Amino acid sequence: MKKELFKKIYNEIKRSKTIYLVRHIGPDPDAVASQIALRESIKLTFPSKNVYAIGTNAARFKYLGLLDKANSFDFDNDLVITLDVPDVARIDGLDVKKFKNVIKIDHHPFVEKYGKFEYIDDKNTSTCQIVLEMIINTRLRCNKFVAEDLFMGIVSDSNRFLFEYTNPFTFDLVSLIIRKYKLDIQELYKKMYMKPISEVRLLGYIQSNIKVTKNGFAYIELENDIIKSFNADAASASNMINDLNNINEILVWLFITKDEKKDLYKVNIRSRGPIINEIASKYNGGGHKYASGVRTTDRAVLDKLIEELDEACKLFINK
Ligand SMILES: [Mn+2]
Repeated sequence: MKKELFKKIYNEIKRSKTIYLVRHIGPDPDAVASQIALRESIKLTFPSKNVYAIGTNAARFKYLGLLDKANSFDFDNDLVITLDVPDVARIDGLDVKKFKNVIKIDHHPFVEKYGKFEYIDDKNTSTCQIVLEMIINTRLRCNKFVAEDLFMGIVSDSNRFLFEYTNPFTFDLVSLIIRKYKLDIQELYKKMYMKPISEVRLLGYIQSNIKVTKNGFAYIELENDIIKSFNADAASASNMINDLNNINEILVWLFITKDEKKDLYKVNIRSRGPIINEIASKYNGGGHKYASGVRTTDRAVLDKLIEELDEACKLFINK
């Protein structure tokens, strides 16, 4: 069943001259690595095709490779593959509704159907792992660069194999590419995890100042002048969300940062108990069961969200 869908996707790639690969807004390593790795794999397999990985440039993840610019589209014939994004509203940089041939490859819980074929495996660690499974099950080719990007995407989205859905098969796949392409995992970890002391100090600030309710809900609003005083930016601050996992007193935790240019609040939420994506979706957000986000311009919405998440913790403890 899974293999058949991989073959269908492969055949669509094979018959398309021009292919666009897109992912979600607010890029993360899984999203960026999956689009760049698939681009390189398609180019290796079919050198004459035009393949573009597009979306807002993510300077922080340039170690994964560079994105492309594209601006002339043939809506009837070009193929679009969306990676790591369950709904049209969160696709970065392309209006997929205009295209006839759209394929979705994703590991988020289903939100809406927008593709001709949709490969959704919401029990998978990452979109990069799905892309690796597809390469293994089709004639798509791989090389060291592709393997490195897929490895980094899997490591990042599974939070170094800590999160659920990491299983023996994940290790089989990772082990396979480490051996076959002789990946230097120490070098790759350096690319991913080296950081300036300013970021460590900001994390220290967050850890010292986050509020924790009696129900096990923790939250902090990170004002931009505070983030700036640590010489860091809002994106790297919100990425620190995973550093608050595995704390006895915290069940659900939330960071608020603000994009000044867009006048937009970005909320990052994690949980090790209550399911949070259903709550996030009520506030124009979404994501995974235990890792979700919300974006809003309305500050008042955030207070309601905080209240509801605290209540969810209370219910969870008392159930
Ligand atoms: Mn992902």
